[in-house]
Amino acid sequence: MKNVLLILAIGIFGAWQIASASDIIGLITLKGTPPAEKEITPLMDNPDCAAMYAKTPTTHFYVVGPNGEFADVVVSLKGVTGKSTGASAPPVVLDQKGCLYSPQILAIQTGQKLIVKNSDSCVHNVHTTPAVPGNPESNQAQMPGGADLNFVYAQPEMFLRFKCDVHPWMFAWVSVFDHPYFAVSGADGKFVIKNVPPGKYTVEAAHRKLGIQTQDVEVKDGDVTANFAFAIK
Ligand SMILES: [Cu+2]
Repeated sequence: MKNVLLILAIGIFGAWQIASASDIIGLITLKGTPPAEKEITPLMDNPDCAAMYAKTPTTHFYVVGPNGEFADVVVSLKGVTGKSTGASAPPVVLDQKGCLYSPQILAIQTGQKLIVKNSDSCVHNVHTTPAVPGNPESNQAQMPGGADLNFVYAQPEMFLRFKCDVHPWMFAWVSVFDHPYFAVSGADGKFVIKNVPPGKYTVEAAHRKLGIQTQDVEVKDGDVTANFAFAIK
């Protein structure tokens, strides 16, 4: 009897785990040929920055793999609010390396610490220009080897801009959510939004140049797939 109860308990717990921890997974693709990336020629006019390159680096507006795998798409659940776990989430790091931000597209939660590093041997000036009231603008120089800068945002905002006033080609775009249900597609075009509770959702895929697509999904008792196809018109 004890064993039966134990098996029953494991069975119920197992089912509960599956039902309460579904992932939304997907592949994002880009159809068509995006505009050619531009060489960042002013970077090579700056001796500090040029010294780090053998060849002129380019913009990364459309990061696409050989089969259309589309990176840097911010995928999130729409209409979920007030569920931030940012205060206890590990910090996210934004680096300044080779006179570029790395990564250039990232996402955090409200209340989650964003650490900005300077890995270069030149000074950068981190200038944030949020558009949503409650997210403060900030403008701080960061010396080579200088202390990390910390940022925390209270309000959700898509593509909050980080720029460098010393190097006007340097941008990063930080999307802020007040819940943990988001991801940025990787070089393989894939994304995973983890541990989504059961329910009906609209999944939003946002690319900074190509706008927004949405898709309705229902999470019940297993992983759900939501693929998105962007196109160059
Ligand atoms: Cu800079």
